[in-house]
Amino acid sequence: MREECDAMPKKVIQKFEVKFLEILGENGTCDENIKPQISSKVLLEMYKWMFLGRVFDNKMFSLQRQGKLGTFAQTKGHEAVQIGAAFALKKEDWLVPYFREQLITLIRDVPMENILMYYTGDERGQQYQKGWNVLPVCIPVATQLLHAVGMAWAFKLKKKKNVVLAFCGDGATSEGDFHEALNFASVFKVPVVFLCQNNQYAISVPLKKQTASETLAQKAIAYGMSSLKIDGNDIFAVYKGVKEAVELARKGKGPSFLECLTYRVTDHTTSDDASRYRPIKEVKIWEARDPILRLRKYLEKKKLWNKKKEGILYQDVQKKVNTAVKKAENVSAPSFEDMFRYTYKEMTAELKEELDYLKKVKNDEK
Ligand SMILES: Cc1ncc(C[n+]2csc(CCOP(=O)(O)OP(=O)(O)O)c2C)c(N)n1
Repeated sequence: MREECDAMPKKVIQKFEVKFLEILGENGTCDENIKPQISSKVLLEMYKWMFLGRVFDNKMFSLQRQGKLGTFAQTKGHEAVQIGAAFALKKEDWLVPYFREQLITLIRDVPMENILMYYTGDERGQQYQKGWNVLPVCIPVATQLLHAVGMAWAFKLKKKKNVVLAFCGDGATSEGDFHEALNFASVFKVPVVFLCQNNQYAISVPLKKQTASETLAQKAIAYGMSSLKIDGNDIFAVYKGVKEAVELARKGKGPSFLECLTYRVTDHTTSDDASRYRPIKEVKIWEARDPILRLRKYLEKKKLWNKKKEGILYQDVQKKVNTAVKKAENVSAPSFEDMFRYTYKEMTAELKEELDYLKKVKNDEK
C-alpha cells in the first residue's frame, strides 16, 4: 500500500474489497447451511474423480521416471479446483486449460490414452473430438486467456448461451496477455470465467516475488469485473464460486475472476527440482491440507465413505489406468507425413520438397 506523503485532505472516491470463500474446513467439517446443494451421489462422484486424478497423476509420474513419457506438469494438489470447477459447468460450456489440467480434461471426456499419447510426443493425443468442448494443452503462459475471450465473444455475438472457463496460474497474471484478456472481456462483457490456480509458485518464483499485490483477485477488480478469492483445496467453495460466476456469465452479466488458493505440492514439472528453492517444511504443511483428504474426512463423518470402499475404488481405478496405458502403448506410430500435414492448409514449396525427399528415403529403405 502507498503511504500518505502529506497531510493534504483527499476524498475517497472508490473503495474495494476482496472477499474470500471457504466452506469445508481442514478437519472435514462445514456449516451445512452454506454448503452448496450437492446430493450424496454427486458428492461421491466428485470424490471418485479426484481420487482417479491422483492415481493417474502418480502413474504418469512413474512412467516419466521410466523414460516412457516426456516432461509434464503434475496435477497433484489441484484436484478440488479442477473437479469443483468441472461439476459447476454444463456440457455445452467450454474449457480452456493451460498445461496442468489433466484431471479436468479427463472429466470433459478426453480419454486417458490421449493424454498419455500426447506426453509420449504423439500429437494425435491432442486431436480432440467435437462435443468434448476442450481446447488442447497451451504451453505459452497466458496466451490461452486470449483464445478464451475470443471464443466467449463469438458466443455472445451468436447469441449462444455457452460459457467459457479459462484456467491460468499465478505466474500468468504477470503476463501482458492476462491483462489484455481481462480488459477486453470486461469491456465487451463476454461470457468467460477466469480461474487462476494460485499454487503460489511460477516454477521457482514464489508469489511474493511475482507481484506486489496482496491478492490476485484485486487485479480483476481494477478491470471492473466480479472477483473472488476462494480456498482452492475446498471443493465446496470452488464449486459454489464457479457455479455463481458461470451463471452470471450465462445471464449476460459479464466475466468474473476467481483466485483459487492452493499449493503446488510437486515440482513445477518433471524437469524441475523444487527442493533447490523452497523449504520442505512448507511443502509438508500444505500436504496436510490435501484437498482429497479433506473431502474424504467429510464423507467419512457423513458415513458415506470408509476404508473398504476406498480399497475397492483403488483397485477399480488402477485397472482403468493400466488399461489406458496399454492402449496408449499399443497405438501404432504416426505416419512420417504427419509432420508436414497440419501446419498449413497448403504446404509450402520447401515443405513439399522435404516431404518428397523423405518419401524417397523411405522408399529406398524398403
Ligand atoms: C510466454 C511464456 N513465458 C515463459 C514460459 C516458461 N514457463 C513455463 S511454465 C512457467 C511458469 C508458470 O507458472 P504459473 O502461471 O504460476 O502456473 P503453474 O505452472 O504454477 O501452474 C513459465 C515461466 C512459457 N511457457 N511461456
